Amino acid sequence: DPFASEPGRHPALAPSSKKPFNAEPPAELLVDNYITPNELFFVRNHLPVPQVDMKKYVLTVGGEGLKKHSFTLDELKEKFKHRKMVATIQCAGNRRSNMMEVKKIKGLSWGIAAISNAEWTGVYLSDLLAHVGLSDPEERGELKHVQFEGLDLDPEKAPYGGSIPIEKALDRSGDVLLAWDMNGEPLSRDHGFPLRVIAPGIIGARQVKWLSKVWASPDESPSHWQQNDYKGFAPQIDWDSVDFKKSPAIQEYPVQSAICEPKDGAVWDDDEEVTVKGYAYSGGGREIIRVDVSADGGKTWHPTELVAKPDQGYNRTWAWTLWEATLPLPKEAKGKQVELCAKAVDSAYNTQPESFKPYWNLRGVVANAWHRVHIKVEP
Ligand code: MTE
Ligand code: MO
Repeated sequence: DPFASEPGRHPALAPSSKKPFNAEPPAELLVDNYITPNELFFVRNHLPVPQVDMKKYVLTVGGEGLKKHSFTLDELKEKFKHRKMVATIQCAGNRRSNMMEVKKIKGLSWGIAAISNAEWTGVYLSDLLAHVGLSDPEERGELKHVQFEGLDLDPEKAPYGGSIPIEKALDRSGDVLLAWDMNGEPLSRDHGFPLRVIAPGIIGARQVKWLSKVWASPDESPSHWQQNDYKGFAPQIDWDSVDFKKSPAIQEYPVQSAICEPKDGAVWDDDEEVTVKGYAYSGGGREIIRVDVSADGGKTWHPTELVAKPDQGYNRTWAWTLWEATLPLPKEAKGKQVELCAKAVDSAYNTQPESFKPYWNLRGVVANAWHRVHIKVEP
């Protein structure tokens, strides 16, 4: 059994799949903590968790036409300046279950909590690339992507992999880290021990765990997950007509928000007002500037208070925002069902679409329509 040596996990992480292990925490625990506790951070594994022997572990860094270097973890820590950064990771499949309400989708049925926030410690990828002779984006020649490989292998012995555009990798303001610590502790086995990529503002799939290789190339990662997964399509495209070559791999995430409290189906014992809590996040370093909520299915809107938000700078806002609001319930709500909605606005004034229907996609990725929660007001 390739899954015989999986690590132990917190009982609050309810798995949507056990082999490989995939799980999200209860949503109400997410908004209790600006920094997600390590043991509650969502887990998304495509393959068995590798067992890494630190006596043999090295990271290989290079690229086509560049010098090639290998570093032990200690060498990385000695040679390069340490950086700390708070960043949110969101799986591109977060909220797939909401999109499935339009039409069935093949894939893990993620709820709203395939997203978490942590403080990462590591070294800048741009510092490592400078060390192998690549620092000026104008001098990159044919090199267009930085590929990453993990130590986890599929049954054909191909590693998990992903890539990001070289501009993001070389940009000091892009803040891409190779991280060994998560909230001040060494990465756990589930989160990529001993080293992972933190490519903030980009979907989780490119933030390769158990990192073994960094390679600058004219091409994107050849891995299944870069080429034939984590791409969006028009709603009329289905498995009989899809051509994965026709759509680019997702990098930055669009603007997202969700209501974590109350839960869908909750019974509410106050018929005058409701307190709503949730998170909001946008890709590409875009800050959340506003979150609006409604208690009448989107007819009228109320402001929220952004109760915990990062101060990381223009287009470098990598961490999520937590928000809260107390708003009036519609008149004569007693005994009725009420539809709560939330939508966020980011610093580019992008906002979330009203419904999933016009952009349903067969992979169920980037599901970011208004989040709707139904509560029943007690008679
Ligand atoms: N890296 C490796 N090596 N193998 C994987 O299966 N999953 C990716 C990414 N990095 C994955 C990986 C996906 S799709 C996501 S969403 C994030 O890791 C999840 O990170 P987490 O498990 O630390 O939350
Ligand atoms: Mo993911």
